[in-house]
Amino acid sequence: MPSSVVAQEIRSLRERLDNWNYQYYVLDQPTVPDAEYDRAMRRLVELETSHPELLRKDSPSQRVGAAPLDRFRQVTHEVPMLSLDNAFDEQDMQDFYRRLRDRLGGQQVEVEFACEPKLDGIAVSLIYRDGVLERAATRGDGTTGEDITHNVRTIPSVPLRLRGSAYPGVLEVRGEIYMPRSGFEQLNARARELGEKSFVNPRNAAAGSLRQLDAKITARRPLEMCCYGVGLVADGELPGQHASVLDCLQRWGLRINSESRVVRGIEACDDYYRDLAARRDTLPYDIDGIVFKVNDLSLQRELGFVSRAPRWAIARKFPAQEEMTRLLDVEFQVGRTGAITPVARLEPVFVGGVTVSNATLHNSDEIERLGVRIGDTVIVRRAGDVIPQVVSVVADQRPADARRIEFPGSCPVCGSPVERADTEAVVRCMGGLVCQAQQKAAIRHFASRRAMDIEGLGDKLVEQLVDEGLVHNVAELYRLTKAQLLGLERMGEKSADKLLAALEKSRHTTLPRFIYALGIREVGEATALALARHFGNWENLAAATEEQLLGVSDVGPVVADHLRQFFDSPSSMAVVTELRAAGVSWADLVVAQDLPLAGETWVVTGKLEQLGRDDARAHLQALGAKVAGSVSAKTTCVVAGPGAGSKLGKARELEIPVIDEEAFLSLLAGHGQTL
Ligand code: JCF
Repeated sequence: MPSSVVAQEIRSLRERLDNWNYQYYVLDQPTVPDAEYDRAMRRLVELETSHPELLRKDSPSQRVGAAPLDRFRQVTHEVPMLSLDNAFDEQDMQDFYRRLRDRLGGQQVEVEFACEPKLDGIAVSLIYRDGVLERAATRGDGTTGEDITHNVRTIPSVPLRLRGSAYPGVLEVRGEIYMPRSGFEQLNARARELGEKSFVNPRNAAAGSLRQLDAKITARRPLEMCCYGVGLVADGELPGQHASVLDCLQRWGLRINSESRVVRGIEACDDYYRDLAARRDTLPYDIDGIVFKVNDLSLQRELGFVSRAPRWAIARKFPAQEEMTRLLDVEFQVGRTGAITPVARLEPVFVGGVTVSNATLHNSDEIERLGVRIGDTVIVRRAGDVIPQVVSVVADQRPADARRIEFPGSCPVCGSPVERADTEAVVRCMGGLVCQAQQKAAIRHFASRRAMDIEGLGDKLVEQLVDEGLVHNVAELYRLTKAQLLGLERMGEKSADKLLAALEKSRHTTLPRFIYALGIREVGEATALALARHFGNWENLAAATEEQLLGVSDVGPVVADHLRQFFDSPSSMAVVTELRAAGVSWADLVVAQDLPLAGETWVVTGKLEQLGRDDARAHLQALGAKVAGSVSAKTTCVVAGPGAGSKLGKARELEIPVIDEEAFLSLLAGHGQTL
C-alpha cells in the first residue's frame, strides 16, 4: 500500500475514534457498539505498528506509554492552583454574598453565579500546547505538584488532543479526576474476590490509581475527569463569562459537569444547593458540596484573592457523611425471617445531618472483614436514607481492653437454636413464629404502609401487644377487643377506637398488598404484584407448583422455593385462613396472560410531553406488559420521546421497533386505556 494511502486511513481512523470517544465520554451519548470501536482501534494499531514513522503521541492508540517511571517529577504551577473557601450553612452564604456586594461597590443588581457540584476527587492541571496534551500534574500544595502525565493519558475522558482549532496556543485546563461509584464498587468487588485490599472510598481509590508509577495499572482503573476552569492561557482569548469558558472547553473535547448551571442571586444559589443535596445519593459520583463562582470574569478580576482562595468563589459543604466515633457495644437483633443482625451501639455522633447512635454490622463475615472489636474507634458512614454503616476501624486507636465480638450460640430473644446455611452469611434463629422477635417483625411488616396500611399500629404498640401476649400472629390482630386495648399502658379511649377503626378499614385490601403483607421471604412489592397479576387469585397462587411459580417474571428458584415452603406450612396457611375468616378480602385480578400486551417487554425513554414516563409505565403494566429500564434483544418495543439517547441508539442497533408518543397514545386508546 502506498504510504499516502496508509496515512490517509490512519487519519480517518483517528478521527473516527476521537469522535466516538468525544460522544461517549464528553457528551454522554454513545454512538457505536463496542465491537465497532474495538475493530477500528485494532486496525489503527496494526497500521501504526507496520508504519512506525506515522505514529504520533496524540493518537488514540497511545494512551498507555511504554516503561513505568522510577519516580514522579515535580512541576511548578505558573498560575497557582487555588483552594476554595468553605460555607457550612445559609448564614455563611449570606455573609459571602454581602462581602461580594460590598466589594463590588454596593451594586444593586443581583450577582450571577456559575454553580456546579463539588466532586470528591483529586484536583489536576492539564496543559495543552497547540492542542496536544503536554503535561498533567497534581495540585500538590498549589504551587508545586507532581507530573502524572503518563497516568492521566490513560483516562478516556481526557482528550490527547483538542477538537476544532479555535483554542489558545497554550491552554491550562483544571479539573477533578474521580472514580464513579459504580466503577469503585466493581474495583473493590474484584479486589475482594482476589483477596486483595479494598479501597475505603472512591476518592482514595482515585488517589491511589493516580499515584502509580506504572500507567498500565492506572489504565485498568475506572477514572474520569471533569473540568471546572482554566489556569495559564496564552496565544488566544477566552470569553468573558465563566460558564462560556466551560462551554468552550466542552466544544474542545473536555468533559464538564452536566449539572452546571448559571443562576442569579444568593437565593437561587440556595435553591440549587437544596436540589442537589436532595439528589446527592442518586448521582453516579460522590460530591461533598456545591461550588458557586461569580460568573462574570471581569468581576472576578475586580474581587481578586485572599491568600490561597479566590474572593469570587465559595464551596458550600454538605454535612459530612463519614465521622469517627467509638463502638460501645454490639447487640443482636432478630429480624422477620429470623436473621440475626449484629447492631453496633455507638457513642452518639453527628453524621450525614443526623445524630447516629446505632449502625448495622450486617453479619459475622462483615465483623471478620472489618476486624472490629468493642472499644474500637470506628468510621461511621450515613449516606442518604441508607442505614448507617461501620466502614472501617481506626487501627492505631485500639484500647488495650478492646473485646472480641462473640456471635450468640442461640437466639438472644427466644433461646431457640441458631443455624447458618452453607450458602449464606446469615445466622438465623430456628424458632420461627415461636420467637417473639420474629412475631413482632412480622406484625410490623404486615401493618406497614405499603402492606395492610394499619394506621396507628406503630412499633411501640406492636411491642406491647406481643409482650402482653395479646397477639402472636397477624391474624390475631383482628380479634383484639377494645377492653384488651384499654388494658395497655398509655392507651386511651380515643386511640383504642382509632386503632380498631384502622384495623376494620385494612380488611378491604388488594391481592398484591395481601401477598406482600404476609412477609414471605424474598417476596417484595414487585414480586407480590407479579404473582397477583399472574395468578389472579389466592387459590391459584397457593396451589401453584414450583414450575408454575417459575413461570412468573422475576420469580427464580429461590423465591419459588420460599413460596412453596410458605404454602406447604400448615401454620402459615392457618394464619391465612384465619385472616380470611376475619374478613380480610380483596377483588381478584384479571390474569396477566389474558391482557393484550402479556409477555411483552417495553422500554420508555426520552421526554414524553403528554403522559410523563411514570404514567406511560403504569398504562403499559395495566395492559400486561413488563416495563424494563434498558434495551436488550428481549425488548418488544421502545417508546421514545425527544432527548432519547443511548437506549434509542441501542434499539436501532438491535432493530427493535420504536414508536413516538403519538403512536403510543393511539395504541393505548386502541386498547381502551383512558388517559
Ligand atoms: O469539583 C471540585 N472539587 C472543584 C474544585 C470545583 C471547582 O469549580 C473548583 C475547585 C477548586 C478550585 N474551583 C476552584 C477555583
